[in-house]
Amino acid sequence: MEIRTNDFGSINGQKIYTYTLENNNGMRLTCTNLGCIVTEILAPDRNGMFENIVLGFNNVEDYIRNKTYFGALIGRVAGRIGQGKFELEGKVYQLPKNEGNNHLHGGYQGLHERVWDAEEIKTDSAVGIRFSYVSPDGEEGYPGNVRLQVTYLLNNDNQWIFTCKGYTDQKTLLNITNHSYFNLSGNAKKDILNHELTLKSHRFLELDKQFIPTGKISHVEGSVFDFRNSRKILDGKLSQNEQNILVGNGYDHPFLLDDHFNEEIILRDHETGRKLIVETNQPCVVVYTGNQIGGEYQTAEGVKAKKYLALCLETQGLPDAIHHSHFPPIIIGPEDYYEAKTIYTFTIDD
Ligand code: G6D
Repeated sequence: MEIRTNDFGSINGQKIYTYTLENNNGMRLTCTNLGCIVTEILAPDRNGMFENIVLGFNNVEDYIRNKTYFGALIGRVAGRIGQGKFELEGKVYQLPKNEGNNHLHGGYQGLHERVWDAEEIKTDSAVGIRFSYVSPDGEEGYPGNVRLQVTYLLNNDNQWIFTCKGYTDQKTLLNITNHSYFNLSGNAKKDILNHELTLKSHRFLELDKQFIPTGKISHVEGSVFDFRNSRKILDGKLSQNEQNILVGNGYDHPFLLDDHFNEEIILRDHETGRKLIVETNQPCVVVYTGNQIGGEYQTAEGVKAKKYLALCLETQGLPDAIHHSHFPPIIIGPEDYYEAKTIYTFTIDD
């Protein structure tokens, strides 16, 4: 088990580093103090070949230039907040509208663009990094001084354990996720349309034309949103369901999870044998199949950006929850203890 630290440039005079965690099986996870971004995860296929299974860049400028959120820690509030506005304790807050008429992923300079403090963690069974940051009252329009601690651990069970703890000195909103784009083919050599997803979820949220939840909770039965017995991502591309067409012929939807820490999310690539199990304490997972990926950039492996190059499994609170009283709340106060935890297990399908 080891941790290797390397220079990754600087931003506004602040030094940026990468931290490569390696376990006893040769699996590696690399992350950086810029936005707690996960830049690379090397995982074996059924023949023991290690390849990168997330989208990333190999320089800090690309992360700032390309608003893709590759691997990034997202907050203070993941997802969209309609009109970037909300009311809390009788006061109306206006957040920056960084996507049309709405607020997305914490704003123009959300947590993904902040430089975090980092310290190494070494235990008998894992190595990791503990990132910390204090988001001051009013940052990106949000109330409250919020102290955040994000931990990435890599253990010898080939698990990445992601934990975020949050503390506030006044009522505010908090809904954190990690925005890694997974592609189990390795080095993004193929798109993810033949990946198979299994979800323990019988409900998903309908979206409006601005990709904001309408508030309607739909049953998956009889639709391409039913992943309970596994389904190829390709079904979303080919679907004539108006919800799949709306988001660019794929998925970009929150699924309400029926179970927790019980293999509730499984992604498979049969060609390589790679299997990713995602387990979380969060109420939902946003399945985003990379429908908007494109543009003049390449990944760290030199692969040109294209639609469906990877998919995100963003475990989080429900998007726009502050405007839907029947959604689990994302309000926290000084007396609350916020902890989001997700375990990603990288294994081989038997
Ligand atoms: C698109 O709608 C999607 C979001 O869900 C995603 O997070 C973003 O691209 C990167 O806006």
